[in-house]
This record gives sequence, structure tokens and C-alpha cells, in this order.
Amino acid sequence: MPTQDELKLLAAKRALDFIQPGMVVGLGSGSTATLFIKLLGEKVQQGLKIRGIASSEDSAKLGASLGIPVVGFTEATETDVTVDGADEVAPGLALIKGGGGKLLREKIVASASKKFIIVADSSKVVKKLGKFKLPIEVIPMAEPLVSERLRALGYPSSIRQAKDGSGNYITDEGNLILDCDPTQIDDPTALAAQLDTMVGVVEHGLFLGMADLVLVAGEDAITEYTP
Ligand code: ABF
Repeated sequence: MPTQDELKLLAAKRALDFIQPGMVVGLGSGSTATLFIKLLGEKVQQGLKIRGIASSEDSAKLGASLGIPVVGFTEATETDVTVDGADEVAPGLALIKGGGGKLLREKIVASASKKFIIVADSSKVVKKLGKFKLPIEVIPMAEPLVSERLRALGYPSSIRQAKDGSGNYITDEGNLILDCDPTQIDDPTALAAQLDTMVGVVEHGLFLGMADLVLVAGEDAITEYTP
């Protein structure tokens, strides 16, 4: 049985097949997307001409370090292909993303992608979303209000802490992340609609109707899911 890292690499390699010279490529975040960016960097070093738009400061730095010309939406208002990871993949290509805390820029880049490709190992595939803690990015001063409103909806949450023990995790845009307690989200569309209109919420980790293709690396092969 391949290891999870070996499966992630298989998915990342398959995603590379969708990249053509001259493209603007969305650079996702997370460990599988990082493997893709490294493979893409190798191709750039071999002469592939592409530009990258990054979904996090980390991915921007990694891309630039590998020689990928990283640009912003001033230079290109959409990507031809974006390759990103996911924490959960459910039927209908409903996703939970944001485990790495980069969900806001990930969703911005996804929204500007002609083709949004998800790369994942088979452990991410679920029947229902929610076992993974749904991340919600909130304006710091509104956190107590949003926490209470989430609790009232039946979604208790906690403020994400920085891994280095320095206190609350702060996103690339200077906000906080609330992680909902594990649960089973029966109606992701309804929950997303409630979160989209909840004052103080900047963005949430439900990516619904956004993925055009999900590449899942399993024991035997890559399974390709389309909407
Ligand atoms: C990223 O990929 C995040 O949205 C998500 O947390 C992460 C998880 O995937 P991986 O296992 O590749 O790190 O896009």
C-alpha cells in the first residue's frame, strides 16, 4: 500500500498534465499543492513558460524560489488552471478546505479560475462533510459575536491557535480562524448560505460548486471525479 505522501505525489503529477505553455496557473496551498508547485518549478527550470498566481504567502514564496514568475490579479484577472488541495471531498465535489488557514485566498483564486482542479489522496473522500473541522475566517473584533451565532446554529467552534504556541493563529489577511467542532453537515448549501450572510465572517471553508475536477490518488490508480 502506497503511503499517503506517495499518493499525494501521484495526484500532483497527474495535475501537471493539465498545464500548457503560456498558461496562468493558480498555485494552491497545503502539502499536496506544494508537491505540485515543486513539480511545476522543475518544468519552469526546464523552460516551461507560465505565470503563477498564489493562494497564500507560503505558496507565493515557494513558487518564486523555484523560478515561477508569481503575479497578481493586476497582471492577470483569471487563471487558466488552478491546482489546490482539500481536507474533505464529498459527493457533488463539495469540499471542505482551509485546514492550513489559507481558505480566503484559496477561494479568491478558485473563483478566478477557468479550471479548478483538486488534488487529494483517498483519505480525503467522505460521504458527508464535517468530520474535518470546518474553518471559518472572521474579523478579530467580531469573533465573540460570530462564535455565539455559530453556537446558536448548532456549530460550536474554537479559535485556531498558532502552531508555535504564540497565541491565536493569524491569517495572511490578519484575521482569526474559528474551527467548528467535528460534526456531520447534512445540508452544506444551507450552511454556506447562513455563513455567507453572517456579519463578521470573512469567508468559510465550504467550497461548493467550485471544483471542475478532483484527482484522487488511491491504492491502484488515480480516480478522476467531475461534477
Ligand atoms: C489546502 O490543502 C487546504 O485548503 C487544505 O487544508 C489542504 C489539505 O490538503 P493537504 O493534505 O494536501 O495538505 O488547499
